[in-house]
Amino acid sequence: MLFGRHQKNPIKLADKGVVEWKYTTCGYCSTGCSIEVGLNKEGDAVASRGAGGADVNRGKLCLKGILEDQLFKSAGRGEKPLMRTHRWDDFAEVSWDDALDRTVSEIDRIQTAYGRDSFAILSTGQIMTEEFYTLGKLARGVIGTNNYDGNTTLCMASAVSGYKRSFGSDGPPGCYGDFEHTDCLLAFGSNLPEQHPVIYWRMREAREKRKFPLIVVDPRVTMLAQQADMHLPINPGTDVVLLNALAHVIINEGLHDQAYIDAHTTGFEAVRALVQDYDPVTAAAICGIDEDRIRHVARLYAKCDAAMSIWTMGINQSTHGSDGVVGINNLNLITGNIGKPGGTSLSITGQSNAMGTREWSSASGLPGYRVLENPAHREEIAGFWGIDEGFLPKKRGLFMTDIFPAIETGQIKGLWIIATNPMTSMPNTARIRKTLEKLEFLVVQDAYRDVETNEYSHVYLPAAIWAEKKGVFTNTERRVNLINNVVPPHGESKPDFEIFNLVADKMRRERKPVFPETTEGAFEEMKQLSKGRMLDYSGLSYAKIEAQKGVQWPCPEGQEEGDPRLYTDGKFQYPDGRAKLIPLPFIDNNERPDDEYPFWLNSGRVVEHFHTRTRTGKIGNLNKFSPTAYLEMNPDAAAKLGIKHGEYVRVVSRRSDAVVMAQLTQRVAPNAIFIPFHFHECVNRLTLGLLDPHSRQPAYKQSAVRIERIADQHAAGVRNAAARAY
Ligand SMILES: Nc1nc2c(c(=O)[nH]1)N[C@H]1C(S)=C(S)[C@@H](COP(=O)(O)OP(=O)(O)OC[C@H]3O[C@@H](n4cnc5c(=O)[nH]c(N)nc54)[C@H](O)[C@@H]3O)O[C@H]1N2
Ligand SMILES: Nc1nc2c(c(=O)[nH]1)N[C@H]1C(S)=C(S)[C@@H](COP(=O)(O)OP(=O)(O)OC[C@H]3O[C@@H](n4cnc5c(=O)[nH]c(N)nc54)[C@H](O)[C@@H]3O)O[C@H]1N2
Ligand code: SF4
Ligand SMILES: [Mo]
Repeated sequence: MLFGRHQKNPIKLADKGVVEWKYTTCGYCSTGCSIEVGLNKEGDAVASRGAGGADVNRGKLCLKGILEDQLFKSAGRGEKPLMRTHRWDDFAEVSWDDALDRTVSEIDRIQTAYGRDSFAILSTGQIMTEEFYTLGKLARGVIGTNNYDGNTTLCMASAVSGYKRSFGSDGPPGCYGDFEHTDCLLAFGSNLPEQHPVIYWRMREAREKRKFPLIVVDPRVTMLAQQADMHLPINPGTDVVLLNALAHVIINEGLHDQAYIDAHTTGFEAVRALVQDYDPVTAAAICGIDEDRIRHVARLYAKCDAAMSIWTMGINQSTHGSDGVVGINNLNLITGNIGKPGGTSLSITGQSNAMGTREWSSASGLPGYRVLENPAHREEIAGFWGIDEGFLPKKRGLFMTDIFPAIETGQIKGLWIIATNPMTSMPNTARIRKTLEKLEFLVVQDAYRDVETNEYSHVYLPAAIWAEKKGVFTNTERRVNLINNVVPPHGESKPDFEIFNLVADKMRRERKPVFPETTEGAFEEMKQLSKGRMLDYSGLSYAKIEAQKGVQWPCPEGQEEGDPRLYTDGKFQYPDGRAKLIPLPFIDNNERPDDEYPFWLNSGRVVEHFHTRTRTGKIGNLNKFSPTAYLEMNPDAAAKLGIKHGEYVRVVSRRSDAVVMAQLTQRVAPNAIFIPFHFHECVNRLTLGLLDPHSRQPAYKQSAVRIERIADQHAAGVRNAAARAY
């Protein structure tokens, strides 16, 4: 007898008239799925499907990828450059020449009047690697400002900082294939099913075959937590305490890998001494995880053959973000779980090309994981670009989160924002508005003209998006994959690559680097600069990347396939070849709930939306799942305040307030609420965003708020709809 689908009619896919499928890579999250975009006979993009035979996604896509062809013609795309003479004038359409001439003359004017570093540049994790490399060359080698950073400071900075502190270099050491070998998976503050659905699917498939335990550390009962063997609902911001307690149990019970520690690390005795203060009983009182649970997880992790840890924003976005990453690395080093199949410490990255900017953008240093602080690196890059070494700064400048305060203090007067929307995504947006208003000149370069930050700009440069351009992205597992320009740029928008080249051309400088005309030309420069380094690209070519549907670095010249893992020989990037074990004293410095503001405010994402919704807010079949801002609230807490499911409430912090619809759910604890950050004029009006001392990343996930009932629900609904026009 046949059951289910066999008895019904098979699913029929609508015939969209596709005559050709073109290969590209998804432009949303860092999973890095290979996509084919279907074109009809007019050459319009009408369908998307997962590319079969691609190791990452093996034909699968999540709902954002499936609908990605609808992006090209979505509402609000920029078609022509726009300009205002005074900030509050209306925008007028201008030619590219006029928009770029004004931009270049303002950069000149500001740098001449106030010094080179008074003009700052903020970039992103969402343009192509060749574009990052070119922007870096422009920022460092032509404009010559040291205040150049990107939204990766809101996202991956703690992971970068933690990897550098532990291993001597950035670079996630593991890969998705590790799920197929691990005996234990520990996930910290990472909600894979919603934020990296296809990594989740890889993990789940591996787990169905081998049944390894999954332990999820997250204050919220996320979709991933619901699948876990053990959910550890940690007190917000206290992961370092849990990590120290796990190390305490492992070391004091003699479960550590002494041979690995002796051969490949330094600093063990200092860690052993520090973790004595974090016995499970003391730790339980701080982090909220039962002492026996802590002992059990420690034994499980240390005793199995291969154990791995993954983490995302629950760790990075904290005042202890960098320490959290180091703590995870410590745990893996003392148990000998780095660089072996199924044994790794893998930061799940965020944006589609968060890795590309880390590797090549020069935002925090120089191309190819080089640093400004190293004279040999400065000399090498200056020589390669044909500029004076003295033109390069000797240490990195301000982080994104320090650039806004520097605008407030008058140190920075002009700003170029590329593919990021701080008016919605930075903490405490009321303050961001004031700082943007203070700028003498703001240029916004974005694929959408209706992005909120553009309301404060003098010049708007319309950028081509995703598969209107050609270049590469690097995903979470260091896989470089190709984006093909399957359709031409929308309207008169231009690829970011071309915009950078045009600006470079217009800037007057005595010595200027050469800017290749094609992204492939830039890629060839990157290959040369990477030869013999950890991130060796020299064996890659566009044709090879497309043929293999993505290749991992390192892939040196002459090597057919990329290496799946780093540090397999236990040699790290510190001069002595050893990893550092670093003691992590915990200092409790968060804003925490009190009588006046009794709830923890947690924020994050949902599967159907991407970031500030410039894209997913315009795609009906995504937006319909959550068209309006909402918060998750525990039903018991709501009952005490007389709040019903679906009612609007006012959320108040020490910064400001926001009106949001309440959804009652047991996913959050009675003393906490969760608000997706995708909506303008919402959660980031409330967040405090204290900064991590190492990475300068904001603690988006720990603020204190109170909730107020709203008597006039109709007025709140009208206001809410008006605040979010699309
Ligand atoms: N659908 C979708 N996917 C995305 C994105 C998107 O916008 N939409 N954005 C991409 C980007 S750039 C990023 S950075 C990633 C983010 O991916 P994730 O980090 O997985 O997503 P978040 O929802 O920001 O946060 C993850 C979890 O951290 C938990 N958390 C909060 N505080 C703590 C804490 O103190 N300790 C611990 N252990 N956990 C805590 C939250 O409860 C939340 O469930 O997603 C990427 N993928
Ligand atoms: N409360 C709270 N706030 C958060 C977070 C949180 O968890 N909670 N997460 C933080 C994190 S991890 C991140 S990564 C940030 C993200 O914050 P943002 O960087 O502000 O996020 P996006 O909305 O993705 O902004 C990217 C912009 O680039 C544009 N764009 C897309 N492709 C291209 C292109 O090819 N060229 C150009 N020029 N423009 C393009 C898009 O239209 C969009 O306006 O938000 C941070 N803010
Ligand atoms: S999982 Fe990420 S990369 Fe894959 S289709 Fe979805 S958004 Fe795109
Ligand atoms: Mo991110």
